[in-house]
Amino acid sequence: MSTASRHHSEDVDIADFLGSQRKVIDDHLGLFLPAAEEAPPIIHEAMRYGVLNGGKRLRPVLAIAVGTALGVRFERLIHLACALEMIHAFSLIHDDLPAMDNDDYRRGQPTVHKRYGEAIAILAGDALLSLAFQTLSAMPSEDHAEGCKQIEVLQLIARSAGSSGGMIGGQVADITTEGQDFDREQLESIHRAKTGALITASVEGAAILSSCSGAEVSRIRDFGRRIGLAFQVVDDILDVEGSTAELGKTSGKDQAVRKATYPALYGLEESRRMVRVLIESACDDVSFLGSRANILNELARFISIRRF
Ligand code: GRG
Repeated sequence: MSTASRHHSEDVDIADFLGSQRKVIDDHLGLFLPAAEEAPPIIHEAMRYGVLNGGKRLRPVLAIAVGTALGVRFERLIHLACALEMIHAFSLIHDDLPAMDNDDYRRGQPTVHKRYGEAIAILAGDALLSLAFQTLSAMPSEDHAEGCKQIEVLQLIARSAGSSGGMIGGQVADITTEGQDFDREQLESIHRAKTGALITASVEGAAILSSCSGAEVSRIRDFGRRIGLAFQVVDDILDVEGSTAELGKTSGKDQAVRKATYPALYGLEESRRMVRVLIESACDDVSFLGSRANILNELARFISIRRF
């Protein structure tokens, strides 16, 4: 964890928190994923490589942080958390393919297709999406009410990854507008779908599993929408400012392909100001949680100051 990410507030150290959560999440991911030796081994090796080879685990950490603040049992939350990371890993593996971003490095290591070939990378991504829903459907529900919430979360996660306003739809809009002129509304809607939808679903899904009211779920959703957009604006800024070594992937690619980004449309300074405003409003969204929001506030701030 870089020193820039080490940030104290009251009793929360975000670097320690992320590190300890990451370990718990990775241990469970390791159990949910098929063993590398299981037939056919090549795809299981590739799936494990794509998921377990680094990454911040931001989406699962957000789900666990919100769910814990709202009193959701860990044995239910961990299914949501790991499913989110599997879907995220699927998107990264496919995004790196020659047909999309054509990247050789991810998280500082060769991309899945560089290591296992394109066919296996495509299939590993497909299998991770499938495993995510298998993992969600295996969430332990003790009664009818818990079962209903589980189905609601399944629908939410399916929508957030899908083609209508979800991650896949956002990716399509992103690649089909490369090199074209774009306006503010188009840019925001691409960002909200491509990256924002899964981040929003991470916190909203955890809130749905709790016993909080519809109005409170809606405040958590707003929190997710704001940090999700801020996350992608920071990603755009880092593509301009960050180095390939720091990011673990090739920097400067957005400008090269004239991609729709916040710095391209608003400039760096205004983009940074927008991130600050989004994060402050996100912290207001969860103020109803009182001190239980401390860790959520820190995670939101981490998103705005991250360097990788
Ligand atoms: C191919 C279906 C499909 C979707 C692709 C999310 C996405 C859509 C592509 C990923 C490409 C990319 C760099 C998007 C920008 C934001 C983003 C998701 C960055 C990577 O997420 P982090 O920073 O990654 O959470 P780590 O490595 O920490 O897990």
